[in-house]
Amino acid sequence: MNALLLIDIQPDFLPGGALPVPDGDAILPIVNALQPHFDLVVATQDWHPPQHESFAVHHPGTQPLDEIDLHGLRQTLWPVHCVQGSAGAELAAALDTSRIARVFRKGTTPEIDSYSGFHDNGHRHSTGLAEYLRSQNVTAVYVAGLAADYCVYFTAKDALLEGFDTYLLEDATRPISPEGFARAKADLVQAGGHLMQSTDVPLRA
Ligand code: VGL
Ligand code: ZN
Repeated sequence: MNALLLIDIQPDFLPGGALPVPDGDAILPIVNALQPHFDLVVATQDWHPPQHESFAVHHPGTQPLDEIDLHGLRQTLWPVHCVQGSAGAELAAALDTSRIARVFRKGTTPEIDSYSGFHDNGHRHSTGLAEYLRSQNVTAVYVAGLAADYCVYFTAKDALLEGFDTYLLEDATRPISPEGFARAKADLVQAGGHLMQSTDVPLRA
């Protein structure tokens, strides 16, 4: 079985949002068209409490995109985004949610960030995504969503570590930084992942 993982397709990551990914809305028609061609569709939601320590506002003297040491891990600081229950944290209105079997929320612990849909950044806690995919007999995952160089990249990397055949759908994601995305793709290929265009996904009748 294969699964399409739709990562953090939320208003705060779209143009006009709190942490907008340039051209992020371009992926919406692509991911909507892809969904019927997969056995399983799963989504993730960045879902932070207001006091989340990845928010620059909680570290006086810093600004978004600064890096700090946060309880022993390197942490890029962000604008306040995807606060639990806020409009910016919903799944995007233009995302077809009718085929999404489950939504996994991440980033809920204030002290640690979670880029990957599988684990927090310290690999301390699992979201249950890997166990769920295995329970559905999934062996291959196709990763799309936002942002390419953060949550999509770390989800694909963890998928490889979890033993899934992993495909990054290059045209169904957009980065915050193009240079960061280039490094991320090289690293994924090095780790055994595959880069693919959505137009190369086998279509079902
Ligand atoms: C993300 C930065 C902070 C993402 C989430 O979804 O890529 N990036 N939180
Ligand atoms: Zn976040």
